[in-house]
Amino acid sequence: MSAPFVDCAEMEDDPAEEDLADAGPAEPEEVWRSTAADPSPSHRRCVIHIDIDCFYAQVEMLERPELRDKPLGIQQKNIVVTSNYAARARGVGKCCLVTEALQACPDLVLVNGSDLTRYRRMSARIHRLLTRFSRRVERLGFDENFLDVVEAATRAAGGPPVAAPPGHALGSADSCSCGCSARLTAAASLAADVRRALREELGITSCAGIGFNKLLAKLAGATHKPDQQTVLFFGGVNELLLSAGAVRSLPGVGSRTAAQLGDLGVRTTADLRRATPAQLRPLGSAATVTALRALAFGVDPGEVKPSSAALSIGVEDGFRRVDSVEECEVKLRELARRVLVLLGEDGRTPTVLKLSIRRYNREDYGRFRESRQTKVPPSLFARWREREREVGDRLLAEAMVLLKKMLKDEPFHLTLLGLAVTGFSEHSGSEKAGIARFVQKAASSATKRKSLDDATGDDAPPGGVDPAVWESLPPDIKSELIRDQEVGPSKKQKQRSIASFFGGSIDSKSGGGSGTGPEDWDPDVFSQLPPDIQFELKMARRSAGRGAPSGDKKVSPRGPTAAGAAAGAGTAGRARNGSILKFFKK
Ligand code: TTP
Ligand code: MG
Repeated sequence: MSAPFVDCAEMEDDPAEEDLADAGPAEPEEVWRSTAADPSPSHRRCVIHIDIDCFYAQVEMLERPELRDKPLGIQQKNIVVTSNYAARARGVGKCCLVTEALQACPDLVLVNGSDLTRYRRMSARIHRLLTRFSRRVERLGFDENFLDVVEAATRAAGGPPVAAPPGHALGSADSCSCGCSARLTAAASLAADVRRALREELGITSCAGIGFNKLLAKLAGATHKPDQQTVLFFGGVNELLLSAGAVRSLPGVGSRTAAQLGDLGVRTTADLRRATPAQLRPLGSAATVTALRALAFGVDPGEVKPSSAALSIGVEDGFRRVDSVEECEVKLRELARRVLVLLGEDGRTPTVLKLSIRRYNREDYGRFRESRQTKVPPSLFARWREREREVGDRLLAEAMVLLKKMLKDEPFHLTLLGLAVTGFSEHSGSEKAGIARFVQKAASSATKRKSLDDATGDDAPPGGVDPAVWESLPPDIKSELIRDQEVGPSKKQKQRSIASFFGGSIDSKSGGGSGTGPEDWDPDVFSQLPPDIQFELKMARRSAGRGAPSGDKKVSPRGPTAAGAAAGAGTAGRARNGSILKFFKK
């Protein structure tokens, strides 16, 4: 797992990385249809997961080859965030204190990794290279990517049989007769080509996992490291999941969820399989519980969603203690400056600013972050280089407003502050905005307007609107458009992001509409679930059909989705859902 932040415990829990990406092309169903009769539709996908070995360390070693044979650690603050494999052999793992690392390996070479620019560049180059092998490549953090290769694998599987897949194999290729084994074998050959290209063209070594869904591909890839690849056939799925051990090793189960599960006595994947929905109920809605249990059975209906670029750009600063607003302001000013530098390199225009804090908490070792976000008008960033200071000041002002809301005038002890921008608009800057775009933007943003302009009291346009166009509008249209923006959020959007776990939709009571009828069940997903989960879903849908009481959910049989979280569990429930669902959203 990776992300451009130092924080080791929270790497998977960055809600700034809301899935703002577009849905990508349709499933290549025609390819599936062309395969022989397929008794296991859930095996239709073919996914390669690529994880770069000791990513930051490799970037450093590429620039300074003399470091290759030395134990190397990449330091951010007082933490070694990663180390090369020579250092790992000496007991220096990922995410350990510098003091501990030096104790284990006194001759460890430490390189400062706080400037992420070169890592980000390499990450972009890797992603570009991978898109040559599939038009569907989804980036997960800095150094992981999923490739949907079903088309190429299906074509290759129809050719001359391949004796054995390159690399390691888990389970027997004879374990399923639906055709998945031939596709996975072909995908394993493709994965070998991908890794060869990474090595020859970029000098980078990597691991690959090949499976019939993202979850399994990722788990498979982690079984043999570094610089190796592993294909997971159907017959190896159960063994792999059960040997995964701690629930935390399931992609999507973050530290918070693992801790909650631990409190319920659920520590391993096997425990999670055995746990009843009632037992897991304290974790949140039925949808969340179902999603979680599905992971333990290796079910992941999530598609590979092509991503173009990082969904958020952020920086963080961790420290022992900050307990005054003035200190926060100093830190946030610096973070705002750094965010602007990164934005300059990136070139896109954000529409959302997000502030994260971590409070000191002896019991949870300060692992959990809270965050709050607000809309910012893209016009703010137009020609910002010419007025860098002003833009920095306004970002800071907005961050301070968020901070004060989070601190609620109570005493505090923070150990981390983070600032990120996200929600990048496709067309940057205000220059290109015309009236049509303006209207479209205003109507579609559907998010309560809390812009920088609110913070400063300016009479500025809603986000994304060309100030010149705004000026020219009659007052009644202006107020109508502002009203449009205040329509209220995005309850649906939130639901959708949670719903994305099962690639389906769910209606809350207020949402109404589609998604509750039997025709919406996704048979691929449903047939993979254990009978009790299937039963629970059916019951949930039935009760939703009768008009579920508040706190209950309507469940689209496509999968348990957001209603439980959005309508039932409330904000806390949504927050909890974040990490489970994160894996599938990134
Ligand atoms: P990982 O893929 O987890 O680690 P890695 O690539 O260094 O090592 P591996 O061979 O096991 O895949 O993370 C990718 C990069 O993200 C890593 O090089 C450094 C950075 N990172 C952090 O900044 N903080 C963290 O807590 C972790 C785990 C990684
Ligand atoms: Mg890696």
